[in-house]
Amino acid sequence: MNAQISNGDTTKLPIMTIHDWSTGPYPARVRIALAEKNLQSRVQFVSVDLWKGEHKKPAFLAKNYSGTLPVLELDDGTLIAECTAITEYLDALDGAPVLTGRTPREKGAIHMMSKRAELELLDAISVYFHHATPGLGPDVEIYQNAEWGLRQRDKALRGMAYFDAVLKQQPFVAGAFFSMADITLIGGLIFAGLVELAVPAEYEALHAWYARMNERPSVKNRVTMSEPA
Ligand code: GTS
Repeated sequence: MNAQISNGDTTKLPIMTIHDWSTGPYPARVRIALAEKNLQSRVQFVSVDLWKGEHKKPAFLAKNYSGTLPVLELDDGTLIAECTAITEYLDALDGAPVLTGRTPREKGAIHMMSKRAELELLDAISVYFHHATPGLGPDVEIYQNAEWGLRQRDKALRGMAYFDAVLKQQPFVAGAFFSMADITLIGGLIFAGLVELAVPAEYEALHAWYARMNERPSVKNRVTMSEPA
């Protein structure tokens, strides 16, 4: 199937399905991308209950081997997991704004900074949550290593310092405009909020950037996006 459109009109795209959990930090990334691309009307949501471990059951593992959310399901049954891959798919459908870069240089910079936001912050906080806190509870967290989790929490704090330094130099994570890299870092700070890992007050640039991000409708309305209108 070739769903790409070339005139910027995404309103005729077939309906896509997003399997996710409305309050999750990783699902937030795809929800924000959808809203930024004005694709809300082209998706339906299926809720997968993380707290009941539905994402580790065979029915869901058949959709995503990794047992994580979100997953994009296309009308022809194609399944795309991984937030970055889903965002790249949505971006390639056309429609403004471009989230993953227009030029080779932009694409390279955005991918690098998004990956860094994952490695240094979001994924680190996720490991902290699953290993050094009760996480999703004993039925889901079948192996925990608290020492590893605490090291990842410290890594995330170092990541906050790094992104504060980046945002002292430029208005957005990958440079002069909003991109997928900002969305990934937003996911990291959403997760930090959930696990009550406060951003140190001295990281003023990071705080100011996050306050600006929280004013964007895509960020503000991400949880309610899947509620009936
Ligand atoms: N690399 C994956 C991606 O980018 O999509 C990670 C996805 C991920 O960890 N998703 C979380 C998950 O499924 C969803 S949430 O915690 O943000 O709601 N976690 C459950 C688990 O058991 O790891």
